[in-house]
Amino acid sequence: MAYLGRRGHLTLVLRNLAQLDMEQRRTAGAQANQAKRTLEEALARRTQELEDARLAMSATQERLDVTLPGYPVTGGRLHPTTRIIREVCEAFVAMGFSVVEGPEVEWDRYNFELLNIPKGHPARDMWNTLWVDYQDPAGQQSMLLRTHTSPMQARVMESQQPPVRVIVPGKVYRYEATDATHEWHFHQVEGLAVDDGITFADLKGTLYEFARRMFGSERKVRFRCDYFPFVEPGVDMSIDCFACGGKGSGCRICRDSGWIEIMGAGMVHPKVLAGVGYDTAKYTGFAFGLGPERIAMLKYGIDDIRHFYANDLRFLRQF
Ligand code: FA5
Repeated sequence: MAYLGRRGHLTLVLRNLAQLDMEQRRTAGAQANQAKRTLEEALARRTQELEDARLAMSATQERLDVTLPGYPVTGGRLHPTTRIIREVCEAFVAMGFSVVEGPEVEWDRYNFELLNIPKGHPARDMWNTLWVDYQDPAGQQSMLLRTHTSPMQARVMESQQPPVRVIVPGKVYRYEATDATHEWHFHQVEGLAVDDGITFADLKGTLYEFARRMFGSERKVRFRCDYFPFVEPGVDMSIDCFACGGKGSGCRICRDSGWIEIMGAGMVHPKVLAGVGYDTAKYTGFAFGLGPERIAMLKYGIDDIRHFYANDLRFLRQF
């Protein structure tokens, strides 16, 4: 450092050579360069000696115990939501559905209008919406974070003719206060089947089969009337509680009712079919939408939906 460093004696001599006259510069330059070479060679030699000494010492004195166990490799695992989504999709794929995905930032037209929820319709209040500050250039259409996976019903039907049998997993967003059963972002799995001659019996049969595959062969299902503007008739589907066997009393999972609601469903509204140009005299269909986090809560006995995205490894490592 003292001689060869950036401010070392020798470096300063070399830097100041320009101030000497020609004759002095030649002699001093040659001497300084010679001194620099000598010092650099000595330094390299000494460094090598020290390195050799270190290697010699480690070869004779340090021991490597090859019998010590290695560090365990920690295997990753799937998030409980991902596991449920995969199970749901597998159940429907086995029944002939294909899996498709769609955009999470969506036009008003797909999230609402083509689902028979025009601007100003009171049913818009069913979905507390996160609007995006962007409009199409004509100022006609607004964008939003999709509030459900149902917009994919219209997108899929616009792109193909029947028969349609699709299942749509994906993330959705709502302007909602969180509590033990509500997140502001969560997942849904949408289903849609449209063909010549599909009836409510097909809806019931398909969803019944799904419930048995997902929750066990002894499950019973219950359909009750519900309202969604894009289906008619609309239903909610419940299964008998697998924790108490449907008895109800004193059960935490079904809160004493004996039934657990797992999804909304119904026959696709003719206005939705007409909106994408399908022949409503010929085609009918059914649709449904379920929340995998809620199903995971039931299956794994999770008491608060907010655990899912808190990124606490103590929670996630249990699955
Ligand atoms: C819908 O979103 C409809 N699109 C479902 C549908 C599709 C009906 C096709 C008919 C035909 P809903 O808002 O009820 O409906 O939500 C569907 C499911 O998402 C609920 O059953 C529930 O499992 C889940 N879900 C709804 N809100 C939340 C929330 N804040 N946090 C977690 N899961 C939720």
